[in-house]
Amino acid sequence: MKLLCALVTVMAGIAEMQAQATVPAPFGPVPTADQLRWQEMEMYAFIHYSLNTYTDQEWGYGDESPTLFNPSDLDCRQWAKVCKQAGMRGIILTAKHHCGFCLWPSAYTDYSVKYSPWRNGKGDVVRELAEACREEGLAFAVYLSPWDRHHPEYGSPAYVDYFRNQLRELLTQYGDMFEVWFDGANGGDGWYGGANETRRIDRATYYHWSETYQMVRELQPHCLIWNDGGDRGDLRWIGTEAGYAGTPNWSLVNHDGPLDEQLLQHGLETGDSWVPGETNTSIRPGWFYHASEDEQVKTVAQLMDCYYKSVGRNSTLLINFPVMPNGRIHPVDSARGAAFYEMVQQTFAHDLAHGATITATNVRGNNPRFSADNTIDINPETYWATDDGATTASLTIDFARPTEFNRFLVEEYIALGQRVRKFTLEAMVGGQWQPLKDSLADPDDGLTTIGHRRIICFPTVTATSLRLTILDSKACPLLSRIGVYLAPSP
Ligand code: FUL
Repeated sequence: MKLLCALVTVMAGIAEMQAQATVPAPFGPVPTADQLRWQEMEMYAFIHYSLNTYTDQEWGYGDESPTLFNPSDLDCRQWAKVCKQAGMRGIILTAKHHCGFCLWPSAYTDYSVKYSPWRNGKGDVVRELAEACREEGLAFAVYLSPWDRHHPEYGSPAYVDYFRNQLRELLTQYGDMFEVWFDGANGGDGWYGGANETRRIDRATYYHWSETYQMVRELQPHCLIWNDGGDRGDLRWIGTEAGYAGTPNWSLVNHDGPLDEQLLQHGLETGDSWVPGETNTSIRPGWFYHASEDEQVKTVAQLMDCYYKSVGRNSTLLINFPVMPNGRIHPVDSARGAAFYEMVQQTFAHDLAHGATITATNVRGNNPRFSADNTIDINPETYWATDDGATTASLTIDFARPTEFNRFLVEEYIALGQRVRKFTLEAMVGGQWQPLKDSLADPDDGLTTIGHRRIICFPTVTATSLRLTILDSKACPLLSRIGVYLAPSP
């Protein structure tokens, strides 16, 4: 009996080892746990609010009086609720924009809310929003402009100490931050303590970013650093503020060297570092509130377009909601945000792949652990994988009856690297395979990279089957999710 038990144990051990041995090895750079968590946030908000709100400007010069800051009805809970209703999972606040005015009572300057009439100088917008976010279950983050058009010492080493002191205040007094945003607009004309001159800095050397980054890592180890392409942070700007990522979009770039617009938009297939793209845009033409733009709030269709071209292109989407002079988000922006998120939810509510049968031309080791069914279960940790070396393969979904759809969603198991370079999509319509192309992509079919998530939009087809063929992949493809949807007509 003892012998039998020992034998069973040994055999179970061998089976387990075999199963382990078949797990695909990571390929190329892979995301950190924090980058993965961030990617899963998918959408979060920007809030642009400062003295600009009271001067109807986009970039304050730095000489505007702090006494202008006097909202009658500031309500950070309203901001948090508006953002949550819009499907945002977090908020990034302009704690300090280029004009230098601080939305928190920094100990290092007299250019802050402390010197404004609002709440008799006792208010702290950063704290109120951090608390409102916690109440609503949203993550919180700050934008701290490295450029400061108010500070007399901007351009000298003393200013960099000031900047770091402020960053330390923000990172130590307001709880967890999911991201820090160090905007790329740097140097130019400004008030600079009354000097009223133009100050240029060398972006590559002036800020000594590596030391600042180290401070962020020490004070908030899970906080991601956004950067527009100079010193490599954890995330990259997508190269435009118009609200779209490129196709292809690799989450890779090289650790060193400048990133031009092309690299920001598309990443670099051969990049040596995992630096995924973040797509930022505003719900209005400007970043700050201007009553003159009340008629120009993005429509649901425009917001959906941004969604498909960002979240649907292996990026996150950062949408800006400006605050009005009274301290609230405009009701039109609020309603538009909510309608947008309703449309997202409605579109992806019913996955037509559930209940269909799915088969693959290759399953890793013929092991059910890597079967095609893993793409239509609801577990993001399971995935379909092919044998090593099988870098082309197809997945076919057969529907029980002719089915109408116009959206296709696919996700790679990116924890082990981004792999797929090119794929095709075909629908069986009237007994014939018909190619589908991404109608939002220009100029080719757009079926290139996948990454965290690709969503392909095309005119409605009625089909009995749908076939995804991976044409080219850096290593065996690993797909964790596939979805098929019928978006409501606009
Ligand atoms: C830009 C800034 O100059 C704008 O004012 C805004 O904050 C935007 C998000 O980033 O570079």
